[in-house]
Amino acid sequence: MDKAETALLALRMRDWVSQAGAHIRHHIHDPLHVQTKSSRKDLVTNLDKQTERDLIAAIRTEYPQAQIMGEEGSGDHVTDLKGLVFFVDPIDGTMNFVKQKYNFAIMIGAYIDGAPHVGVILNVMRQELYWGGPQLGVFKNETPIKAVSPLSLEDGLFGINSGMLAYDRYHSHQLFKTSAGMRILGSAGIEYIQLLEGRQVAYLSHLAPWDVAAGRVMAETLGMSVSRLDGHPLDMLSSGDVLIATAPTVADIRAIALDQPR
Ligand code: 2AM
Ligand code: CA
Repeated sequence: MDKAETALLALRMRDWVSQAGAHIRHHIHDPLHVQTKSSRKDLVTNLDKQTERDLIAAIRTEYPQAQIMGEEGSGDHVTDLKGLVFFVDPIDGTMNFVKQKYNFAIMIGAYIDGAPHVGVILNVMRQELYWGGPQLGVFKNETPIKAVSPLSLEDGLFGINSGMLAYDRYHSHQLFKTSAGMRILGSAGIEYIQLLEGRQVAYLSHLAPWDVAAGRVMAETLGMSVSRLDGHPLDMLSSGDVLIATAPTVADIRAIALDQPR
């Protein structure tokens, strides 16, 4: 895809998530139908499902050949990464959406033959739209974001999945003590935004492809590392433990998390 086509794709993706965000804000105080999925902490609402259907319909109108992986199941059963593939998370941080009406995101990642191409993350309640990719750079609304200044783990805040911290997975208590502090935000998209803005140096969580896809495009464009904790590249067809971190902190984190010599 050339630069003009990529810019048009990014414009469309921004438009789709902006419209979806406006719809959610308009209905934010409506009664919600909340269901559990894999556990009592894994929720889906009628607005997650409706938003996904709306986003996927918009994508199909403009890109009928593309494959679409959506969290709530209205996309395709994607088994390979050939061509243009969209990853759609209609509401990222559904627990926050239900309990706080705040701190949740809409995310779409577009990949071509498995390579990150364009990502968009909308902080719905703050109306802050992060978007970009390797051909475009990264923007907050219309303002370019520069690569973040590298802090060490000791000087930076660390975002983590609450379950990992509760059960001390990957020596996360030691990671907590070594870092400047830990933050648990409950939404991969909102965590990604902290990294893009240079407010946190790392995020460690168990994530699905739609949780990772959009932010990965932008984080890598700004020079951050996005990989499995052990350093293996991500497989965008399966869930797993993911470390997103500024380059100087990756080795520090792996040394503690995996008991590796430095
Ligand atoms: P979600 O709200 O879209 O499900 C913190 O809970 C983060 O992890 C959120 O971004 C959440 O996304 C995601 N998440 C929650 N449960 C998950 C699961 N079982 N597998 C992968 N990601 C999950
Ligand atoms: Ca979701």
